Amino acid sequence: MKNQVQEIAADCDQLPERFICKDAEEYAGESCPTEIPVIDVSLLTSSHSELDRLKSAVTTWGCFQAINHGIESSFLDKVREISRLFFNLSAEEKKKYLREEHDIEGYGNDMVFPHCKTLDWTDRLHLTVLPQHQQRLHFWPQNLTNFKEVVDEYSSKIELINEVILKALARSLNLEENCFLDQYGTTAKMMARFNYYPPCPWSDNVWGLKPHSDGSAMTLLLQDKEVEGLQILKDGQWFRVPIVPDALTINVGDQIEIMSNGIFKSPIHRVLVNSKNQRITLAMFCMPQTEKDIGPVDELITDDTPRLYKNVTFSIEFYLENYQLGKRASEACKI
Ligand SMILES: O=C(O)CCC(=O)C(=O)O
Repeated sequence: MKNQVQEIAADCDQLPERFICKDAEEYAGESCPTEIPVIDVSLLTSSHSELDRLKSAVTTWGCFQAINHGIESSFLDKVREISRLFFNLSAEEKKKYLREEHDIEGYGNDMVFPHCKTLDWTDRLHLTVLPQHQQRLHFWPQNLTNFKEVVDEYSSKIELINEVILKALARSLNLEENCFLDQYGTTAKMMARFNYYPPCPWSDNVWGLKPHSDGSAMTLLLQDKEVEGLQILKDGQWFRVPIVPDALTINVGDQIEIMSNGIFKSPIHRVLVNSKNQRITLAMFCMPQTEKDIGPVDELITDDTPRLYKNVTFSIEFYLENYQLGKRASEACKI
């Protein structure tokens, strides 16, 4: 049996049962016109109004499109190019990097969970990129020129943007600017997920990615340059996330929702696929050191705003355990 979606898409005249999304009625609804806020990262240290706009974006949407973030357009193109080259490798070559059944790192498609057997119409390459000593290099493509150099450089640039945003979020709440970063510990972790969504003739019947929130602190997404697909849930409605040239789409994950005692929202999002065009994206998940306890920042707990979340060691296993039960990890931490 073919397992990779890319292989199935190339040679299949009927949608395999395991991809059929049963909640098609919810799926079919039109998405709304979009108002996802655009934030100029270069203004966050100098402009109060931009800081206020950031706060408003993250308290209402949980996400925003970041422009002027300091990464050159030509470098973003290089990142897109190595992603494309990876998924263009032969099936045989890519299989050298296959993830194992209970591992999340490596190349492959969805993990299959007992409560939820519908597979997403996507293949991924999932890698720990930081700290560098935790990189599992046997999952990193060996025969792609510059793959590691580009990913390492991109990860360092993303780490800097993540710090700027986390400091700005803290200042926007009149908190000491390192209060979120202090919870990162000494060896903050970053995972990269290269997502490949092949064109799908049955695009109305599959998920590119099922609705979920991220277990990260922050996620920084490099969208495909031409093909849309991401949608965000807000006030019970799905909004499409348009492509803004050279922007990074940034969303808060469950861990910042917890650290901010629920002020910042980790949004539910999903991906729809396209019947004609492939789509390639790269999500960078920034999070604290794996074994570090996180919890609401003390200053945010007051008589009027009591503590909403317990302290928790937010491991990937903890996220997946809850995901398997169909629960958001941040919900599982609620008091
Ligand atoms: O591909 C996208 O647009 C979103 C990816 C995403 O949500 C994820 O990798 O968790």
